[in-house]
Amino acid sequence: MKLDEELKVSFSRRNFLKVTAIGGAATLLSDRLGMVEKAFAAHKWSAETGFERYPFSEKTIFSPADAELPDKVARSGCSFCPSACWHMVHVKGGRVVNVYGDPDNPIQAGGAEGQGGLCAKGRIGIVQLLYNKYRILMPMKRIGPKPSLKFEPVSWDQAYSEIAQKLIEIRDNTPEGAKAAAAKATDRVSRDGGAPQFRFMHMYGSPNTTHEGYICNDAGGIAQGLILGKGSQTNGFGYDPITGTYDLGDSKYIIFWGVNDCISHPITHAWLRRRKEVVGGRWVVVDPVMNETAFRAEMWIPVKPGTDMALAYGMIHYIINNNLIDSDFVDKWVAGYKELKDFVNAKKYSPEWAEGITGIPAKTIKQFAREYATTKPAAIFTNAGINHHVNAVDCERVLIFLTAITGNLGIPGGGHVALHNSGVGVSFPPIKGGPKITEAGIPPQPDFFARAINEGKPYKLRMIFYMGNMTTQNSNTKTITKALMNPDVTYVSLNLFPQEDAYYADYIVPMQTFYEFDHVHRRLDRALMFRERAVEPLGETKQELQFWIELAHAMAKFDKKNPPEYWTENMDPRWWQDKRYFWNEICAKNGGSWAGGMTADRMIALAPKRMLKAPCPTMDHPAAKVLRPDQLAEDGQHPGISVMFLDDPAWKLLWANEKFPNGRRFPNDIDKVILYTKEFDDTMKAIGHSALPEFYTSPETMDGLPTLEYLDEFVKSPSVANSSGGNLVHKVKIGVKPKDDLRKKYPMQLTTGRPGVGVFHTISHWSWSLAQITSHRYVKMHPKMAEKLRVKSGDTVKVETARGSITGPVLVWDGIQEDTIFIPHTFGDKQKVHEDLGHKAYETVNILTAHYYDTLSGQNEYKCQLCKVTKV
Ligand SMILES: Nc1nc2c(c(=O)[nH]1)N[C@H]1C(S)=C(S)[C@@H](COP(=O)(O)OP(=O)(O)OC[C@H]3O[C@@H](n4cnc5c(=O)[nH]c(N)nc54)[C@H](O)[C@@H]3O)O[C@H]1N2
Ligand SMILES: Nc1nc2c(c(=O)[nH]1)N[C@H]1C(S)=C(S)[C@@H](COP(=O)(O)OP(=O)(O)OC[C@H]3O[C@@H](n4cnc5c(=O)[nH]c(N)nc54)[C@H](O)[C@@H]3O)O[C@H]1N2
Ligand code: SF4
Ligand SMILES: [Mo]
Repeated sequence: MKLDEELKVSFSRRNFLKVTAIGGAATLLSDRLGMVEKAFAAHKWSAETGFERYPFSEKTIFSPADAELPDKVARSGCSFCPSACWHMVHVKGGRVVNVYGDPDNPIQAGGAEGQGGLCAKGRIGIVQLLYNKYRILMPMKRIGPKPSLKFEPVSWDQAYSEIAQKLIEIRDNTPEGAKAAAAKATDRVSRDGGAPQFRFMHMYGSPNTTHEGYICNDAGGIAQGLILGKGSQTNGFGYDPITGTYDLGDSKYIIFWGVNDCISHPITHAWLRRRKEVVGGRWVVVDPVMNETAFRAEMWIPVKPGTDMALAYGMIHYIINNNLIDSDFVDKWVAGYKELKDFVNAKKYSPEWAEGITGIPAKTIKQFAREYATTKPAAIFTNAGINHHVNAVDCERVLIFLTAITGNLGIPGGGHVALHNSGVGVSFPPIKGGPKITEAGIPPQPDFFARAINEGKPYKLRMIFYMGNMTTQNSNTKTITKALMNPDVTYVSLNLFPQEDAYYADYIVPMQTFYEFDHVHRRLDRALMFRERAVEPLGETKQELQFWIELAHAMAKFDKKNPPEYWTENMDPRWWQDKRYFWNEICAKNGGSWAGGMTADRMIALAPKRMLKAPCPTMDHPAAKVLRPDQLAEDGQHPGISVMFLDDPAWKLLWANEKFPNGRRFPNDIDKVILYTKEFDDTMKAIGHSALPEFYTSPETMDGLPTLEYLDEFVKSPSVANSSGGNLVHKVKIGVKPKDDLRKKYPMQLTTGRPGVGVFHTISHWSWSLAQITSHRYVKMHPKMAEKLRVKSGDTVKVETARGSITGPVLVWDGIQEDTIFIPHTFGDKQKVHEDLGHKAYETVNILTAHYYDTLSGQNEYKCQLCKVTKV
């Protein structure tokens, strides 16, 4: 059925008239709100069909005349990837007519004359998502069976009242109580978009509030938290006055370890590339696929999926046994070096051993290890290629071991550059009179929403608030849709488009794009920036902070167990109404030394040249007072920290306390990098891990490598707590043989990831220009595999796993491990723009993936599964 026949999306009358005037095919059906039932013009894509077919776009957005004479230029920015570019948004007649990168932003230099750099997603994608015929502009309530798009538009008042009453009913009248309601935030929203969800859920009494990080890349920061005391991308971009360097821009050696930085963070990557030319750096890419980043690297190391920990151990073995360690750093700052040395030698984790597991010749591993250990400063960038595995945190820890034994930690240009989800958010005042949550939540990963419902373990969930696309982005799609079909479950989707999970939603509440409200966003390196609203919100869309505050006020009307002030006073509407007030008064006052100096006024005054990086203490903080005048930001204050774990009072004093008045370099009990201590080992052993992790990987490898087994016992996680009650995870047994040997039936390896620079998860598939840049979900394979299967590029193959099967066109590509195929995620079978363009809307690759997870972080195994490929 066509979407416009199926979906009763409401538009304002004004917009409806525009549609009818242009398309002529829309039909007016009055409903009880007097809204338009069918708002979409019958739409066919053709060469003649221009922007005018889209209801809000009267003109092409790149008309030069428009660009010359805008009414205003708003300083907003992009919240797709965490390069977090500044946008100069040209607005005329209340509508966006053009978008440029900010030429003053040093990271964004390199655009056309007078323009800052932007990628296609920022240059054209966002405008097409803002003004889009498929955008949902009113709250929608389900009126037909699931799965379908049978909805009717309702008022916000009705939506809030019904959702609040449902929450109260679940809390008061079901055996599970409040914990049966769960919520997941996305990283796509502003910094103030995810935190209010946590506050609301904690006020309500549920520990089951979670966020993007557990399916994204939290493992790097969690690993740092465990052994360094604090977690975030350790080093930054741009000039750093404290060290007088360009930090990562002065790196002599960068390893892109499981990250396709060129497409996933194009603008910060372009800056790194410009700096590489200046400093003459050397780059290495460790990846089963010769990705776009590898094109500019000196070396590509085609590791087999899931074997990076073995590669890192092979390097450590070589570095230790060839005296390439930085003994000054190790003696002073490392706990457990001797134990690590004994461990790798006892286990015989030599380059030769690693060759057998990774497929990389021992000779290459030795050369790589020597180069890394002897070229300073050297940085390790890591991301999804490491974190989307069952050994995510353990593998990240082994990468940190590498940085520590070579003294590449806490120096400009070095570090463990764990991209993503850098822990800088908003800081609210404490909740007054709130329920203290004592019960533990389910495992933090949103896949467990489905598992808890399907398996009833550890207990059943009854309501889900979801930002994101639950049915395409999580693993094992069938289990997710099964859970969402459960009649006891109410699914509330906070969303912009009628995407795949909307077919299972009970309510869709329409959200704003980042051009429609004032907000703060972060760059990868903990740099925050304040952006102003470019245009008035379309339709009745709302921002997330507003949604949670208004829902709290609806709770006040119905909740008999708490006084109304509990909800209204703990959730102040002024926070979303006045973001300057919010960031000047609320966040700064509650942000402590981590972000206390990041007020809206400062961010605006210094933008775009100086972006404040957390940790950024308040003016009267001791850490702020130790800087020399030439180390301060232009406004005379502390500029924040670019190099974490720096041997410098500006960093150390952030962690001063009574016991350590001069602060500490590593903010943990012993002020050291913890490779091993007995105490830490005991903590890890309690849940089946250990301080020095032995090698293990996914249950599904072609070589039947050692893996983990999930025991039928829940334990409290030592590394994740989404509420004061903590989170449960499965206890595991590590180093076991895979239980089911699937290799005979599924003899090939499958890995997944991003398709290209023009795609941003599922949302960009609603932009018609971006959908044309990446129109097909290719199955990338090596020529030898193609020959064996007798296929060529363009032929259709079927890919099967123990979970299900999908079909798609082949792309033959010799830059890939011979037995491995790569299939991109982000596609979904309800992506209507692809159909408009005459393409196929492809099913998600997650039909194929199993839900194996890392119990230290919740991270999902998206990148190492067994499959079978056949020609169709
Ligand atoms: N254009 C674009 N940019 C994005 C996004 C997007 O959707 N589109 N998403 C954003 C988000 S949320 C994230 S998390 C980041 C992710 O950014 P990346 O980390 O770059 O993401 P991926 O493409 O998933 O994976 C990175 C690389 O890991 C490789 N890989 C797969 N398996 C393994 C393995 O076992 N070992 C190693 N060493 N490598 C492996 C893949 O081949 C791929 O080249 O990108 C962000 N930026
Ligand atoms: N097989 C495989 N699967 C993967 C990955 C992989 O590499 N391989 N990568 C994983 C990674 S790293 C990530 S981060 C996840 C991402 O997966 P999700 O968390 O589901 O992705 P999002 O981009 O947050 O959300 C997608 C939808 O959220 C809605 N959305 C976009 N912007 C906003 C907003 O501002 N507010 C609200 N409320 N909604 C918005 C849009 O409608 C969009 O379609 O996917 C994961 N899935
Ligand atoms: S590089 Fe990232 S932040 Fe910059 S415009 Fe592109 S998607 Fe947006
Ligand atoms: Mo992500």
